[in-house]
Amino acid sequence: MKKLLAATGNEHKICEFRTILEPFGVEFLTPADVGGILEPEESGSTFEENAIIKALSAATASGMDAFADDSGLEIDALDGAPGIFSSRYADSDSARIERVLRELRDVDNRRARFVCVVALASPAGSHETARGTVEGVIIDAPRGDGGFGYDPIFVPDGYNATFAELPAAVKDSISHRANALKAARRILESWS
Ligand code: ITT
Repeated sequence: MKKLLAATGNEHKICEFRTILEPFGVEFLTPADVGGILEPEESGSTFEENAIIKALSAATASGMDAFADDSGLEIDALDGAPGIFSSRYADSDSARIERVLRELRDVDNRRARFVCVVALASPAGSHETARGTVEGVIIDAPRGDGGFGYDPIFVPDGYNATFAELPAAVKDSISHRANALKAARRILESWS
């Protein structure tokens, strides 16, 4: 079986890929396994464009088929922000959360969704993408220590706990990343 390269510098994503992909029988290498990858500038204007930029850059540099995830939080009352700028919204997870909560102070509409687009790319330049989302609401103050990023302020629909309070196994069964990888399953299996 051919292994794919997971093109991400985010350790939390690697952990989640491992759990979600286990039942698919898709194995992958991490950047550490191949001596590191350069992280390209995410100059696209959509999750799809940025996921393709990351997957293509890693595939071209490594000579291996690679996949990447571009993801983020879309908040309706902020016209979809932070969106593709989620990792660039402030300098740390806690500062990003503070900024979102400040911008939502006194705002009643708390509806939001996490979005994840997975791109697969070959060194020759072909590529495919798949998208997954999870709907929920932004609460008033962070809760929980699990997960990463905006997880402490996001409560998925159908639950009373944040992604940072829910067991990792629950997040990894309903998340945007799980849904994107499920949508990409046929592509992942045919490329691996
Ligand atoms: P790579 O580009 O190297 O994969 P990154 O963290 O910079 O790592 P993105 O550009 O896709 O990845 O930015 C995604 C950001 O969106 C991430 O840093 C978080 O702030 C947020 N995010 C994405 N998925 C999340 C999740 O499951 N839980 C919480 N926050 C998430």
